[in-house]
Amino acid sequence: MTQTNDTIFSRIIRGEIPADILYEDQLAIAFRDINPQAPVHVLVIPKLAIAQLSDGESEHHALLGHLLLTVKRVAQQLGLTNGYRVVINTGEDGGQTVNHLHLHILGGRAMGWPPG
Ligand code: DGP
Repeated sequence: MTQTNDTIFSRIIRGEIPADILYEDQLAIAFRDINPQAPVHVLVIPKLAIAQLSDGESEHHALLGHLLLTVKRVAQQLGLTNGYRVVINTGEDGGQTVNHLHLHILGGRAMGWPPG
């Protein structure tokens, strides 16, 4: 299990630091990324501090599905009718910088492929 410590995202969940929160329920929270890489850039995170996707276990089955459905809900809420990209950076090679699982929603422009 990768160490999460107490990340900046835990502090956002606890309301200790401000964030532009777009959606919240018992399991998940969605807020705008502080360093947007597209006109729309939102992070969806579980309230449970799973460090990264590779730490997901079968007990997280429903939670992981819930995160994807939360992505869909927030994308709809933001009017991303022409599509969007969902990214989960995982570990060092994946470019993950915050050790709390998060799904990036990127939208508002056409995305290139392959990613860098
Ligand atoms: P990643 O590189 O996949 O670990 O993405 C982490 C993202 O988190 C990065 O796009 C910037 C964002 N981020 C880091 N600190 C904060 C913060 O304090 N507030 C918000 N809203 N976003 C943050």
